[in-house]
Amino acid sequence: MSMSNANFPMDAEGRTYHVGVKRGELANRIITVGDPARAIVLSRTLDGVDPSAPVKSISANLFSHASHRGFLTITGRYKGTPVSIVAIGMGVSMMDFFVRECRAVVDGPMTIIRLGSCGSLSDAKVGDICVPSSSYLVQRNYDYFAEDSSASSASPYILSKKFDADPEVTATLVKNMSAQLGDNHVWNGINATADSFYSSQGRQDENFVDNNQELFTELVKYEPGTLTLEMETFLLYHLARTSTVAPLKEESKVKAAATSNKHSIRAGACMMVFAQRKSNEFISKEDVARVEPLAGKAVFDSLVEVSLGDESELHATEGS
Ligand code: R1P
Ligand code: URA
Repeated sequence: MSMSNANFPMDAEGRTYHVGVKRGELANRIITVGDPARAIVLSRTLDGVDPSAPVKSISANLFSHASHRGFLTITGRYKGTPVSIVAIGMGVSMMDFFVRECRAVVDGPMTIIRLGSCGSLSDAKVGDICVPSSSYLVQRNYDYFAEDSSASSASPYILSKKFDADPEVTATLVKNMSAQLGDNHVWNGINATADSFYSSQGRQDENFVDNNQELFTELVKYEPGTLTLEMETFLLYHLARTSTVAPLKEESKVKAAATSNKHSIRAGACMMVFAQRKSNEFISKEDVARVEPLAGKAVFDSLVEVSLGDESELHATEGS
């Protein structure tokens, strides 16, 4: 694979370096998940897929591309509208690859909704769905653990400011999730995205010094509406907030447009509770198989229900 442009590598066909997609392969409406197996389950809801086909395979009616870096893209239609499903793996770096590389090869406004799994710090039970209106980042303060930590030893974990989801996407997700799962299984609140499944999610590990025994208390004190912990949503909301409606001109690159209210990406997220952190319960395989397709349907319904935004403000990348 030969790439050009070290600033934003693309191959000769115009495929991005990590996600491996090119113009025309992705829809403006995208559902993103962590697990490729979840992407395949969700693809069974798309138009023209034979429900009797093998559960673990992608229908030949759909476009699909598996990249050499573990991203899986599936594109088809839902109720006639083009949609894509992209499985990205785990963590904020993977979300960064995904959002930036997809943005680079899609023209016009985009809506991106994450359907993930999470741990619940609240009363949300395993199998329930949480739809966060906003998300903050929980980062391990590496300096705190350094040999010479005198300068920056304030706290072992650093909590960022919150970034918001698109309010209409959130309200639509709550409504459609409630229709699929019942009001009492759907929660709306605040998410915390952690940079580890372990230390910065307050898991106790006797093999490492983590100083995280008080972390849950700190999170709830910092943001009393904190419901969930997972590993990607913050970056999706953050990048949507910093997305521009047109490529930045050279002179405005220094002073970023993050304060503008116009963005080319509308973002939302919802997550299935896999781990109940207060009771220490973990979801069963059967519950995952029951909830995933219902939640997926609610996300597809939301993706096609919410307008993409002003399509006259096309986001055409250089050279397109
Ligand atoms: C950890 O097990 C993973 O599960 C959650 C976390 O965000 C992390 O990626 O989401 P996914 O199920 O979408 O991967
Ligand atoms: N995903 C996470 O990141 N944390 C959990 O506890 C469960 C799923």
